[in-house]
Amino acid sequence: MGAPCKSAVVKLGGGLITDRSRPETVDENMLRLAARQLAEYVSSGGRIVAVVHGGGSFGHYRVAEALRGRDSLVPSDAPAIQYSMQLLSLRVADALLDSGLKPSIHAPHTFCLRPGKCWYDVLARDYALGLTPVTYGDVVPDGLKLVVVSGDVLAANIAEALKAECLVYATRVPGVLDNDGRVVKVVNTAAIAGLAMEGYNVTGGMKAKVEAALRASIAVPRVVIVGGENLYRALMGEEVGTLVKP
Ligand code: IP8
Repeated sequence: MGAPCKSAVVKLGGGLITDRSRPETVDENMLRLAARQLAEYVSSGGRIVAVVHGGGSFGHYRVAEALRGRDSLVPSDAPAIQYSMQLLSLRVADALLDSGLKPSIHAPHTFCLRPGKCWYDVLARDYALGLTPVTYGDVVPDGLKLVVVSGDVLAANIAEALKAECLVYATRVPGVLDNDGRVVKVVNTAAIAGLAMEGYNVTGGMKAKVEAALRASIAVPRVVIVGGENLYRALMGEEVGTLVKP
C-alpha cells in the first residue's frame, strides 16, 4: 500500500455515472457512491483539485444524434450537446453537495478558446478557495468545426497544469482488463500493445483513456484507472485497479 494522495484530479467516467442504455439517465446509485467516497477522501485529509466527468448517455447520446446522416459536427450542433452536458453536470454537483462538498461548475466551452487551448486559472482559483471545481467532456468550436473535447484528456491536462499528485479515472470496469478479463496491475506504453481494450464511444473508450493516462503519467506522480466502488481506496494509496506508468 502506498501513501494517500495529498491532492487529486478525479475523472468520473460517463459510463460509470450514467445508464448507457437509456438517453440522459443518471445511475443515481453509482453517482452517489462516488460522491460519498470523494467526501470521505476529503474528510481523511485529501484535497480534490478537480472533478471531471464524462458524457455517458448525455453527451455521447447527443453527439450521436447530431451525427445522424453526417460525419462531422458544426458549431450549430453545440447548444443541444452543451445543454445536455450542463444537465449532467448539475446532477453531479447535486450529488457532491449532498455529500457535503462545495462544487463549482466550469464549462469547458467557456475556458477553452478551442480544443487544446484551455486556461485553468478559474479552476485553480476555486480550488485555492476550498471549493471543488467540477468540469466535464464538452464540445468546443474549432474554426467552423465543432470538436468533442474528451473529459479524459481534460482531466490529464488539469492534473498536469495544477500539479495534482494523483489522477484517478473511475470507471464501470475494475481497471484495464487483459484479454481474459483480468485486471492488469500496471500498464505502460509497451504493455498496452497486446491489449484489445474494446468499448467504443465518440471519444475512443478505454484505449483513448489509457493513452491520455499514459501521457499524464510523465508529469503526474500517480495515475490510476479503477472501478467506481474502489475510488476511495485508490485515493488512499491502496493497490486497486490499474496503475499507469510512462
Ligand atoms: O465521456 C465526452 O467526454 P468523455 C463529452 O469524457 C461529450 O469522453 C460531449 C460527448
